[in-house]
Amino acid sequence: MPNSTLITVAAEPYAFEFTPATCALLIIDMQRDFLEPGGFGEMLGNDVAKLRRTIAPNQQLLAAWRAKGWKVLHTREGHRPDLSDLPPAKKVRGRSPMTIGDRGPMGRILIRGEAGHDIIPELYPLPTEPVIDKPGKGAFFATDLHAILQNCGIQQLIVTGVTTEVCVNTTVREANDRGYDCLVPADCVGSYFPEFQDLGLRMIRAQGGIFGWVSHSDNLLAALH
Ligand code: C5J
Repeated sequence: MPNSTLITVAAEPYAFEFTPATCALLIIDMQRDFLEPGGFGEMLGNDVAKLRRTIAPNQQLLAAWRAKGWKVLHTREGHRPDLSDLPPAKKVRGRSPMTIGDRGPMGRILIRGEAGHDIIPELYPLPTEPVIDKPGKGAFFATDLHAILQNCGIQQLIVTGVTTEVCVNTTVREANDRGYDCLVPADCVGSYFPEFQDLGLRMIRAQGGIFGWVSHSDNLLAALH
């Protein structure tokens, strides 16, 4: 399939069209800190098992994208070991006995270079796939993501990862304001809260796709093959 082929994916509110040359797969924060016990997600009182259903569909999509040789990027939420990029408000938010930078079973929570901060082995990036380290919820804030996408000629994004209503939604909104079209496969994004999963996706596709499109990885894979 030439990279200029126009691919049509069944989606809501209407079909999503992209050409591989200008579309990247952006996988948000599939980190041990969010998906495994003992990390940031659990520290906030969440049941991390709720996110793990996203792993298999992300693996399938990632394998298909890699097999085609198309652009893949990953993000990780986290902070510098000296905490100099951690806003004091984020440090104290939640009033949890453990906070960002404290030592947990997977190392210091949400700190770059620690085991918990890294991407889960099931979706580990290849050396050729840029990893965007972000201090905030959105992948564009205080990162070089926009520059990288511009340099590669990317105009459309398939956005997957966790969590639906926090970092996925924030990133889709940031991308929307920068002129990117975003498609979110519902089974490839996850929330600790079922109602936020549903609402987070509805907010994206409502009002004629005010922030983007929502589909399922089956539709995307069918269109690829
Ligand atoms: C959160 C994220 N939920 N990656 N981060 O704090 O969504």
